[in-house]
Amino acid sequence: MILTVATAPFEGQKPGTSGLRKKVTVFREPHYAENFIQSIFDSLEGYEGQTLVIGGDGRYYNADVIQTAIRMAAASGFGRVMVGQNGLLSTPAASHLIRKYKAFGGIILSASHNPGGPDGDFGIKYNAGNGGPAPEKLTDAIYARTKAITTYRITTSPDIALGRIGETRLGSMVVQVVDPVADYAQLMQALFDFDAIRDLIASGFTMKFDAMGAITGPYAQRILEGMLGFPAGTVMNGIPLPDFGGHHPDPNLVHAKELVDIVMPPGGPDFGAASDGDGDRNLIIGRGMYVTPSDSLAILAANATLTPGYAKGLAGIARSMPTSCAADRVAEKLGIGAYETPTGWKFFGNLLDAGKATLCGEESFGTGSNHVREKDGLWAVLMWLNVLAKRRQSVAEIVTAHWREYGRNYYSRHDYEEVDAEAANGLMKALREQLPSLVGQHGIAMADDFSFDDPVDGSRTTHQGIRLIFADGSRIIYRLSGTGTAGATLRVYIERYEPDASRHAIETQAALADLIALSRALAGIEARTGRAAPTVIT
Ligand code: VG1
Ligand code: CO
Repeated sequence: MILTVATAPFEGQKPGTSGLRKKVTVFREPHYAENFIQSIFDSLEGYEGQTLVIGGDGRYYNADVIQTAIRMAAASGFGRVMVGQNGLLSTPAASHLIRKYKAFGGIILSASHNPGGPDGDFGIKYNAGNGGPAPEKLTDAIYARTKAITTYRITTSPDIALGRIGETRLGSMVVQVVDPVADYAQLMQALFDFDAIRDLIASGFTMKFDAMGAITGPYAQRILEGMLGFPAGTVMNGIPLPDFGGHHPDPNLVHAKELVDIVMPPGGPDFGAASDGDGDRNLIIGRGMYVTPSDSLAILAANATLTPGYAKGLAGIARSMPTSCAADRVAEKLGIGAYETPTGWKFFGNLLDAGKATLCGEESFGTGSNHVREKDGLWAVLMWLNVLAKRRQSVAEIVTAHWREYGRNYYSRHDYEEVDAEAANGLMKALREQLPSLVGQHGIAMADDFSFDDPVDGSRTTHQGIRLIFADGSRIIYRLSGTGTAGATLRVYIERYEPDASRHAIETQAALADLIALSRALAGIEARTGRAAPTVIT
């Protein structure tokens, strides 16, 4: 039976950088998730009888909202939902299923790298038929709908068993429970030279992958240990847990410290990698060498033709604005397009769909390609393995050789987390007002608030971060996070280009020290937020 339930709008159901993210306690308010899901459906047209992919990263509350979403899809007239076994799907795997099976779209339950558990975060995101996050036009429509909603529709049926692969019916809708890993693993096999990686392993190459108690555990076990033959135990923290085993599933040097401490010292494995809550981020480290995500994008692009999936070369490379310019130098050398987009994967969708970009990346540990429409953690790991298998050099050798050829973009991001929202907005406003007067000072050649004109559909997105660009190409960028759930997070991105190879071995914070000091002084960070130092440095 289908119920029409009366409801009233909630404040603040505005999708951020990647979907709606709130505390679990907020999502548990009666009707909260239902309102948002109904607002998604109400903003779509022509889905009746079509397929909806549903899955999540397994975090606390996932199991509840999966059932709600299935009932609401049935009540709204979808013909089929394709749901990952036990409600699990990594974000890139969900993107792949949407594309492969020509689904109308998908609902992904995740707050990605944010902590989970009853006091942690939860999130809901809609992906369109191209497999990518809803573009701004759609998220704006969804938000508008959340402010006007009066009813939602849901079936009164009991919970669907999601433990066993197969099909059941819910009214006139088919519920298809699928193996969350199989299709994705097949895609990876088509893109990368698994035989070459097996040879590399046979030569004694070792690695450690940290799934951080999150979604990539089953994917990494099946692909790395199962298909490629890395020894059991290569994957650590491999069981997805509702609270990620207490981990903060954000694969950076701070939160993946357990892995870093294993891989960095002499005698550690050759290669280390980690992924985040929903499987779309990646951390890449070699023995004694951390690869910044910005460098990783550039290096993968420069070596892409060593892999079967990209053997014919790249159409172009896209990076988010705050990501370092290292990839631009590779694009220039290859004679291909280089694109600069606002933060968030949704801005890569059009470039990928139009065939203008093949590889994309963000400084926030996100790398991906046109194989799906999300960033993809394991994909990046496998591409690195394929490159390592072909070059037979260490990660450190590959990275330093890249710097020698292209120069090094020293790069760091300083996050000031959970600062007072008013103070953060005031800081950004004051910077914006200062922009014209900053040019000419401290070697600043250009200062603006970044706007993006989408070269494919002509849409314009404004206020995407304050950029200070120096005459020598250095950059300081300020923006406020769009994924946090408490207060505001100020992100400051600092970059300096060093062409001279004899100066490539400086510790990053030292190499950037002058710019870091300037970034704090110009914005008056301490005076405005009370923070003398960032909470996280990556
Ligand atoms: C952050 C990152 C951004 C990324 C987004 C979603 O957004 O900076 O690059 O696309 O998270 O990643 P923000 O607005 O907080 O800076 V995930 O893995 O959380 O979906
Ligand atoms: Co993520």
